[in-house]
Amino acid sequence: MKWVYLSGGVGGARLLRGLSEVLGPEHLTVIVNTGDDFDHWGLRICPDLDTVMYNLAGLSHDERGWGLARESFEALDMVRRYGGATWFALGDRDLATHLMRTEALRGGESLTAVTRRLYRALGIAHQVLPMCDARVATTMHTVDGRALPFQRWFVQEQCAPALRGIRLEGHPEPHLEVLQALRAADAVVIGPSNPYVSIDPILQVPETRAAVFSRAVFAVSPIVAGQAVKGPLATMIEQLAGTKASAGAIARHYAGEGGQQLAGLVVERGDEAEAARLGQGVPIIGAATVMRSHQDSVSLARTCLEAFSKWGHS
Ligand code: FO1
Repeated sequence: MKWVYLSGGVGGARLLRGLSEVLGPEHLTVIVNTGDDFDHWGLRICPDLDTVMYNLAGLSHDERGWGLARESFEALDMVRRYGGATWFALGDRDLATHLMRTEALRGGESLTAVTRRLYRALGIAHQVLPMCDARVATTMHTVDGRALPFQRWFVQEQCAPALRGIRLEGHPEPHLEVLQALRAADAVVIGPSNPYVSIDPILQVPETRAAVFSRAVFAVSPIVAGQAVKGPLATMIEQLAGTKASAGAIARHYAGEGGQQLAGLVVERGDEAEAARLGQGVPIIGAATVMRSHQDSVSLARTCLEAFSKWGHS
């Protein structure tokens, strides 16, 4: 069995912890969103790649969801004294990641290559690939007429400005390894990440999208009982899709465009009927999807594998 997992940051990384325990490195490749990436303090920051890396290495700060455990913010305090930008909190240990990556990128190494090197250095054996090497940027178009880079909207403005659209700027082309992993995959799992800003950027690369939907694709709903497990997704669905947030809206989102079909959608128990109503015939799998512990992540990972045995061959 070969699986590919599409991931954003926090929610996606939680399920990945379980999947990486159940599937060895030869059975699982991860493709990570880079639409959130940006430059800050002269450094290249790749929040989702880092969140996934710290999670797989067992180094993540579990309550915050991002950054490292055992972190300090002395550099941030000095930047504050200098009157610099402190709206995005880079920790002292986390800074090492951004320094190493930025130096490598300036030296001509690709994002794919430096990501592999950093992951290996932290003892991660699974193959984790950025969605592309080119610089891309998710841009949030607000109702009040502004075009804000994702982190400005998400962190600095706390997701407050209402949205009228989202665009991925840049010219993403998938690395050959992304396409090879997808073409060799028996199944693709879309993690419980935000569809608009974590998964859509990956699927907006035309070759990647075609390769993904040539496989059996399973998604895990990040909406539980009409609420986002974390973050602004529920409000985004209302603003961008014009419907109430529900697991069904997630089914419709992934099944809606281009005639592609999901092989299955995993939703929280109790959300099955709503998901089926809007899901255009997508098989719905009810399970416990809120991951509070490592055991929860492993159980949800097993549910995804079982869904493949049941629905993956049709
Ligand atoms: N999220 C915040 O809400 N505030 C922060 O100050 C912040 C700093 C930060 C530093 C490094 C990193 O890798 C991630 C960081 N995040 C922060 C999280 C991140 O920006 C978002 O959660 C993701 O981009 C959304 O997937």
